[in-house]
Amino acid sequence: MLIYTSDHSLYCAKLRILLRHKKLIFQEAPPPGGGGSQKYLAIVPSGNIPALVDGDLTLTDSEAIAEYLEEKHPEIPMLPATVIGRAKCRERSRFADTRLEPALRLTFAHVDPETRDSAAISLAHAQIQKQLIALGHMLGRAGLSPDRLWMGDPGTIITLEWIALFEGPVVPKLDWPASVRTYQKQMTQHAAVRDEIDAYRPEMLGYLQEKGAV
Ligand SMILES: N[C@@H](CCC(=O)N[C@@H](CS)C(=O)NCC(=O)O)C(=O)O
Repeated sequence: MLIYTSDHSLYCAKLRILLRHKKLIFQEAPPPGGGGSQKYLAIVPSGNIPALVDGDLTLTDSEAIAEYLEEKHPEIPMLPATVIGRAKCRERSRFADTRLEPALRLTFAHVDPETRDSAAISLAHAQIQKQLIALGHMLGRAGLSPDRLWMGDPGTIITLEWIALFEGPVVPKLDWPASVRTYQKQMTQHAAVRDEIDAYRPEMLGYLQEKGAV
């Protein structure tokens, strides 16, 4: 299996946590010709990163890839055994992809202090705070044991890592719900999460340095 990734992409780190947890062997490469290039678009029409190439299959979207790998390699399952468990797990994935990360993404054009728009940062801060509070409540109600790593966790935990890193250098202080703090600690008990964060953190810090934010 080959995955096309870019250095500091959050969704690539999300995918690598899943691959690590499932103990799947993969190779990683930057998009041929660069992200958005004609060469890459010829392979991956959406230009999306990450993309998976598995034999004749080329697949994009980290969540579609996660679902595919779960079906193809169920030996280490990342979806619960019950219908409700699977639904709550997918709810967590979708929340991370459509609420939490988009709130963080509002900051991306304003990471560099030289070009930062303080009104945009205030808006992003309010959105991130709102989603952290929502997540805090959702974690308590999901009924998903933190002793296992579920498919909804990689995207959630890696987005929380970015938010924690941005708190201070990019966005003002946040009020972290206790359940979110506990969840972060619980997730680092999983080797796949720990190993990916250890490997990925220098990329995250490098991004902040590149933008002059630290
Ligand atoms: N929903 C997508 C989001 C992935 C995404 O936003 N990837 C960014 C890099 S982190 C990307 O592809 N950027 C290049 C582009 O949109 O052309 C997923 O889960 O894979």
